[in-house]
Amino acid sequence: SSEKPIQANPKRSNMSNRIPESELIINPDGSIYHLNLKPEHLASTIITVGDPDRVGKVSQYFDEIEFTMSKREFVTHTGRFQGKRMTVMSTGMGTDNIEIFMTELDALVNVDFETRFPKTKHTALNIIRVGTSGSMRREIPTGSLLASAYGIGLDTLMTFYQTTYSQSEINLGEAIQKLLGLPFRPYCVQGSQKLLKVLGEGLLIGNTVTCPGFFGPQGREVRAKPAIPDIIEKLGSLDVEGFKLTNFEMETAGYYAMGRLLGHEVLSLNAIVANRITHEFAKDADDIVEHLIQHTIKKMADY
Ligand code: R1P
Ligand code: URA
Repeated sequence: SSEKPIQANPKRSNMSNRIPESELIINPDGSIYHLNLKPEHLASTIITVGDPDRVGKVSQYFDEIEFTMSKREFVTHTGRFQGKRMTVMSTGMGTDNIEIFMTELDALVNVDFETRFPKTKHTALNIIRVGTSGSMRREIPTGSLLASAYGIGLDTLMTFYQTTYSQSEINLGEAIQKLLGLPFRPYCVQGSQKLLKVLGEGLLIGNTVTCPGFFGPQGREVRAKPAIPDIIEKLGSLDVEGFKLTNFEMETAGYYAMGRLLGHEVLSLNAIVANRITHEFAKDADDIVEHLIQHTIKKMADY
């Protein structure tokens, strides 16, 4: 159920649906502003990573690479793995990057760049995040691979979009707001159940907390004092009718919320490289990520 009906944009209501030049920015060569891509550069299966250097660690397994691009933190390789066309892209860190990434990715398939009108036929992409993450549970050690059933955003991105949530997502957000004493309600969004069925096989299934930072927002203290020093213990203690939280990172909830708004299948997969209860950081973090990359491309080759 949604809380408020989605409002028409007053700026657009008495105009056509043509998207102005200032809102959807297309570079002189016909590519989209930040990603620097044209529609033909994208496969419908998209693997995303935070670190630009991780793109090559995925595409090294491709039979062939047909296209590469690099702009800002957005590095793109498109090719084939076991005959299946895939694109691998880096996003950098944080949900603010994910907002740009998902909007431009969606525009590449769902907006006609010539007329600037949304296309009448919608294309849904399969988008899979292959990222690193910290565990907030003793029983989820480093080396674990975890698929996120839900993303819980402690950032404010979704304050700026008209989104619909299920009643249980709203209840969960309210419980976390109360638990942490936050001045706003965190947004909770379920990931793609279709992709979870395929990619979750053999992995742990968890619920991922997306934070607007790596240190204070995840309860880390280097020199600056976090405002909620016991955030790990608090989040770890949450139990809403058996629903528990498992891990921290910085993008998943943004992906899930933008995916729901734009109509794409999105799943976040996490290589657990830190355990925040045992204070351990994996010595073999690169190997853990490597396992997750191989798992993902093999499953998606058959999908
Ligand atoms: C922080 O170190 C970064 O690692 C995690 C977090 O979400 C954040 O982006 O993901 P990536 O390894 O995919 O970047
Ligand atoms: N990425 C995060 O955001 N947190 C961690 O603890 C590890 C990776």
